[in-house]
Amino acid sequence: MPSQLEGAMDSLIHVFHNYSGKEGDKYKLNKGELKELLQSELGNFLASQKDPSLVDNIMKDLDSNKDNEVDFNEFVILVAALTVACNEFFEEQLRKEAKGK
Ligand SMILES: [Ca+2]
Ligand SMILES: [Ca+2]
Repeated sequence: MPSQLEGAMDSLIHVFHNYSGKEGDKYKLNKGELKELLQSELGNFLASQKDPSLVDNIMKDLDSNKDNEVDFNEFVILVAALTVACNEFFEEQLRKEAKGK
């Protein structure tokens, strides 16, 4: 049995490859694949963002080597940034709960 963290890492790798393998380069997300991944896997986080250029902007931000594809290294940066944002929210909730007692 993998630990909780090992399971999370394994999921991250599998989610990426589920989408990156659909078109073109199997190991990279093109814009269509990125859009599908964001909508299917991060719909709760991104649902509030109605900006139609959101995918373009995320793509531009993530694509640090400018090949118009998002590889795994670039993808984990997005996940890490979102996780940091979630953790801030989580800690904020914990602080509020602690104050309430
Ligand atoms: Ca691909
Ligand atoms: Ca890239």
